[in-house]
Parts: sequence; structure tokens; C-alpha cells
Amino acid sequence: MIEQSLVFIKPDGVSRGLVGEVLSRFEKRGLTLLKLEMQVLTEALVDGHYAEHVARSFYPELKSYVMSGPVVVMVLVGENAIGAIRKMVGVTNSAEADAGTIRGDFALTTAYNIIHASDSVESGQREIKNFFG
Ligand code: 3AN
Repeated sequence: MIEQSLVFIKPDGVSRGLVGEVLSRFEKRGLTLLKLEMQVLTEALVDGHYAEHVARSFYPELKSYVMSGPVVVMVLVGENAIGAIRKMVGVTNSAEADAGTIRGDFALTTAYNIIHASDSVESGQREIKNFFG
């Protein structure tokens, strides 16, 4: 099935100069870039995006992290894109992410794991609306 995923590179990934590397991996995999934009996230957008996490103890830190600088947000399209991208990104705790995944190669912690990718087709559609209107 052709799926769409909302992916964003978090501010530390952008400031560390990892945008090209990450984008290149997705392109080489055969995913199509449908939208690409640098955005400074508003409080309302972040609260909507992380609605399931707003009551969690780590949320204030997560919110200030993703608002600490611009993010690079994109929509990627392809066959089974959601699962394929999640595998390329690696598990949430970067310390446990496999080498060869984006988190496994470029991050070490759960809190600062440099990238977001939609976890289902439905959240992808919701997130694309949230970021691109
Ligand atoms: P993923 O990004 O792998 O889909 P989620 O949706 O569970 O993971 O978490 C969203 C974001 O919240 C993570 N990328 C991470 O930045 C942060 N986060 C999740 N769990 C924790 C935690 N236990 N401690 C600190 N930050 C967390």
C-alpha cells in the first residue's frame, strides 16, 4: 500500500548538520519527497502533535527541546512507507537503536533522539494536517 509519513528532524539534528545525511538515506531508499519545509514550531502545534504525551513528566522537556530551534519537516511517500521509515529511524531509546538506523548512528538518549516519524497511516494523516494545514 502507498503510504504517507510525516517526518521531522528535531532542532539538534538541524544544528548538527544532519539534514542532508538523513534526507539522503530516505531518497536512496526510494521514498518520494512530497513536501519539505523548515519550521519554527508553535506551542499549539507541539501540544497538538504530542497530545498523547502532554500529561507525562517528560513533556515540558520534550516541548522545550522541539521548540529550541527550527525543525525540518517533510512528507515522504512510498510503498509501506510508515513501517519502512520507522525501521530506518530506530527505536525511541536511541541507546538501544540498532547501528545503521538514524537514531542508532546519530543519537544516544530517549529524550534527544533527533527525529520523529509517524507511527501509523492515521497519525500520518493527522500530523500532515497539523504541520502543513
Ligand atoms: P517515537 O518518537 O519513537 O515515536 P514516542 O512517540 O513514544 O516515540 O515519543 C515521542 C517523543 O517523546 C520521543 N521522540 C522522545 O523525544 C520523547 N520521549 C518519549 N518517551 C520519553 C521518556 N521516557 N523520557 C524522555 N523523553 C521521552
